[in-house]
Amino acid sequence: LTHVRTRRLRTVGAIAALLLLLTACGGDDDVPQDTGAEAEEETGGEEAASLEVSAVDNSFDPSSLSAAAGSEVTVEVTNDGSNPHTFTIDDLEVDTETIASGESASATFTMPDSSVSFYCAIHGEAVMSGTIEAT
Ligand SMILES: [Cu+2]
Repeated sequence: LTHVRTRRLRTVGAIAALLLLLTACGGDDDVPQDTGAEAEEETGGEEAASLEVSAVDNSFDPSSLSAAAGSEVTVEVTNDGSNPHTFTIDDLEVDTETIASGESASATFTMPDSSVSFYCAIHGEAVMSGTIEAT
């Protein structure tokens, strides 16, 4: 009888040791899973940008601006001069049409990957123009 009990105990002990070994090997499951949080952070390309430009006689102030590529840009143009002016970007089909002295107008567009040039259609690009640099 003593013999049989000893053998059974050894068998149970061997199975327990095997289970312990299997559990230890399964420890790799504790490695943190990729939650995908990084992918969500990269979708922020739709930010909005507000720019202010003053039109005077006859130039823009400032004439050099910048905005992030892909952002929705709103340019508030105020005519602080005596002459009428416009804020025009041919490539983006942006045109405030004539802004009278003391008046203001806004133009909204999506900033492209490259810089854009704006000008006053009344006084011409050679006289009255500026640039919005893409960042
Ligand atoms: Cu002008």
